[in-house]
Amino acid sequence: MDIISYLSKKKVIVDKTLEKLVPPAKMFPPSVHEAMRYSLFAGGKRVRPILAIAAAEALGARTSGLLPLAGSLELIHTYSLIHDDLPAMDNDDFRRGRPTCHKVYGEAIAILAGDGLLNMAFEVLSDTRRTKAVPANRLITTIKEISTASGVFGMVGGQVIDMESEGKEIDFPTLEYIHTHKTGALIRASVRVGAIYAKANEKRLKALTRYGELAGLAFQIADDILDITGKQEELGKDVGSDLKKGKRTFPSFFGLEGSRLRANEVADKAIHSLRDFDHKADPLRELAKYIVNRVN
Ligand code: GRG
Repeated sequence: MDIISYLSKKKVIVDKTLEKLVPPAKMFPPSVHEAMRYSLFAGGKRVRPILAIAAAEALGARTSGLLPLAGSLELIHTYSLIHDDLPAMDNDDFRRGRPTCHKVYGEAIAILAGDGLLNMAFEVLSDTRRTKAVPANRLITTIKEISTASGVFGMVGGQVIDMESEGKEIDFPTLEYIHTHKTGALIRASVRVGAIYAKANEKRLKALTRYGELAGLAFQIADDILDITGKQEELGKDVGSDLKKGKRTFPSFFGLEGSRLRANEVADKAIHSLRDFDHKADPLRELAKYIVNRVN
């Protein structure tokens, strides 16, 4: 299968969904809605919603009812990028190929735009008109899944240790904690959201969860490598920022070649975790390869 054409078709569907989920730019108060849209529609790859869709497809489910849930993952991801770019955090000027949200709208509005996106995700998830395809018990499980992955037991926790580790000599388990929480938790949750939506049995959920964990790790190792080898015009953000900020990364432990080797090994393991699935899981298999070979 052609993963690039699969990704571009799904991206169109996700973008249409997101367009309906967020308020128009002119709605009062316009500054915050404009800033939310500025970052949301800056050309992200939509990896998390697409992972949710591909996981549900792997189980043979139709995915139209999943779209608002998948969209909520992207709202949370975009909020995290806006806040991560703030001067108090990573202090970055470029994201998704354009000036960061706070560079355009100022820090206060960027913080509020992030807050707006985060809360909108849960507004969408709990809006029974939008999520009528999902029975209440599975919706609650989904909300628990996403909130846990985004909060202190997931992304926020990982971000805290990442910030506190800057310029420090950390050991490998600490780097693993940062990676599995800061980036991995939401990617794992994305796959699980699709699986829960598609009523995965325990065995299938376990296999897909393992896939999500490994895909998340492969994604972050690739990100560490791209921060050294990537091109700014392809990445859409500054390169070399990990080194500049004194952050330990996979290449700082294992070198570039060692990290590439590990990323490929982890992707292979992710694919192996799907051994009991049929051809409907091919997009997930190809996504694991894409994640390590991507250029942005
Ligand atoms: C502020 C609570 C809080 C958390 C921020 C996700 C995150 C935590 C920070 C982002 C920093 C970063 C560059 C992490 C590396 C992996 C990552 C999440 C990259 C960006 O995700 P992509 O590649 O981006 O999916 P697009 O733009 O395609 O959506």
